[in-house]
Amino acid sequence: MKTNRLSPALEKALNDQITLEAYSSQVYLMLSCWADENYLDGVSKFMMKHSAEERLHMAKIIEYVQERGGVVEIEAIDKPAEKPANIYECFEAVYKQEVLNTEAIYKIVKLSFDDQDWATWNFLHWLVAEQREEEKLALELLEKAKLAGGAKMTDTAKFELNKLIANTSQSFPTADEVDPLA
Ligand code: OFO
Repeated sequence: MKTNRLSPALEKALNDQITLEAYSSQVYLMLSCWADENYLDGVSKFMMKHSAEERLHMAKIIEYVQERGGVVEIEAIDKPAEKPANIYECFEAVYKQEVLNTEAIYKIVKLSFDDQDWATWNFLHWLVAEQREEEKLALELLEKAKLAGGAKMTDTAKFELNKLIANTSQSFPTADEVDPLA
């Protein structure tokens, strides 16, 4: 009797997304360490928290694949790209990573629709909502970095931006409500 409720294509796409969420977490980890090296403690903490958020997404998708009788393959994670040259490039990297992730998720949503896999289609809604929030925040931070001087930001502007980011909330209810270990 077949107990895997995911099509092979969807199972593969969800597994790829697990790897991409792990990769996103590594990108944020790299940005957190870069910020720490550059005395930007607020940015560093923000990135560290976001790295954990991406791990939570990864764990949620793992849990879903298992719940549907699918098989999870844990793959190698690529090394993140080079460290940014300045705080503006740091937020450019954040925005790019979020858009990349959103595009990948949209493809899985489409696949679930084409497969008429309504359970997966429904499951993916929280992730779409999450990406919408994350893109919004990433764009806001990028615009603030641009306003503060972009790549040519003064030390005073950097100091103020770092403070502001330290106080930026990033609790996204759709993800924070979910505890995959509960
Ligand atoms: Fe996994 O949420 Fe952003 O990328």
